[in-house]
Amino acid sequence: MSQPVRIAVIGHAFMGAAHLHAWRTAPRFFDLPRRPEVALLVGRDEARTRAAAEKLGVEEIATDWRDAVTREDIDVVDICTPGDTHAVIAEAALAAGKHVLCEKPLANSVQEAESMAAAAAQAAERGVHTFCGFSYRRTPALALARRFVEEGRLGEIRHVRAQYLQDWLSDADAPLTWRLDKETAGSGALGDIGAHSIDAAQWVTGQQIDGVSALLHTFVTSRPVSGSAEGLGGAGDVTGERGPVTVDDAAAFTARFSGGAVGVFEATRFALGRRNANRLEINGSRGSVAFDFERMNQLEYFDGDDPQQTQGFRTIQVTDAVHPYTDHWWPVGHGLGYGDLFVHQVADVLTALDAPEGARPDFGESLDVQRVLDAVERSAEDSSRYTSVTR
Ligand code: SOE
Repeated sequence: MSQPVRIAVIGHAFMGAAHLHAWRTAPRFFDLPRRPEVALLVGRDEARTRAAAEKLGVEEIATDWRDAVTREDIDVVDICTPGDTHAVIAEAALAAGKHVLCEKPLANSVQEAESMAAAAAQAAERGVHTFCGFSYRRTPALALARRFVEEGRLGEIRHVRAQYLQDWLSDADAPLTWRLDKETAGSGALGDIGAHSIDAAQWVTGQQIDGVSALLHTFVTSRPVSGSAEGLGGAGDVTGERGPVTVDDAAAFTARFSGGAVGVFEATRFALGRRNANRLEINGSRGSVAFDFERMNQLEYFDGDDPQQTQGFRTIQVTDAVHPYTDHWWPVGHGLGYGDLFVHQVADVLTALDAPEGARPDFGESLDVQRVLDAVERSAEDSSRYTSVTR
């Protein structure tokens, strides 16, 4: 049997549960060089952490993340906490020689992300690797889209159209959770889901975003305070009190890419009826692709070289053994779901632990997404760039 790798997962809410599911499931489907064992689950509240550990099958718990960092027997620290704690945990873990997988976006500011990337670069010299959880890279259909770009099937990329649409904040009385607090989350829809679009667009096209022109908007500026609400818009023990929402509810921006493409991005948690519509459409000189996570097993592909009378978008069912990741799963055509992205992510991490170059995206690459988020915020703050309509 392969050598074990011992993991401490920090955080057990939505992302923590997704990662725990992934560590457990990956060795059941992938042939991995290392056998993952989640040795420790960390959460601030002891009773809740114990309950989560029981449910998610972890024997030991701790209430202080420093336990994960100081323990000799931990190899990987998996950070599933809000953004305000990423830098301090990751840097302590790297200093202690632990590999780090950190949820996205990497940090709450460029300054923090730079410091994390610098610590990661030093750690990499000692064979210690970092990874950031841009999980949608692990969607077979998006990975296929990237393959098409690399194969030249799309030709010269002209348009990138990225939308990430959710609706879990549409109700103005949904509770004030940490994702609505700038100090804790860094930003709103922009960093929470727009960051995925930025990463996916750059990764699929192989081009960097050079500049942006943006607007950010908050529709609901105060929400009911809750002591217990944790999830996405779900009910909590709300009091009559309301507290301020300090992040954006919606982000929109245009972008120029390094290879000449023009981009239009939109991120919102108010698109009523769109539950997790993470969409990316790319138009090139030879072909186009269109993806929507609500139909995650499919990729729309238009081949401009097809004879004109049969031209049209075709729907590729990205579920066959020839497609990225899918040969590890069910026999032909049975399809995957959201949780499987995290399985792919940890399989990639485990495969890369002993490889000198590590897995992608590492902290250095993820710093780049942070720089784009920062440019979007700076552009949106600069009211001189907002041109009023003259009537
Ligand atoms: C909430 O908007 C959220 O859980 C994001 O934080 C995740 O990164 C995304 O995958 C799904 O939506």
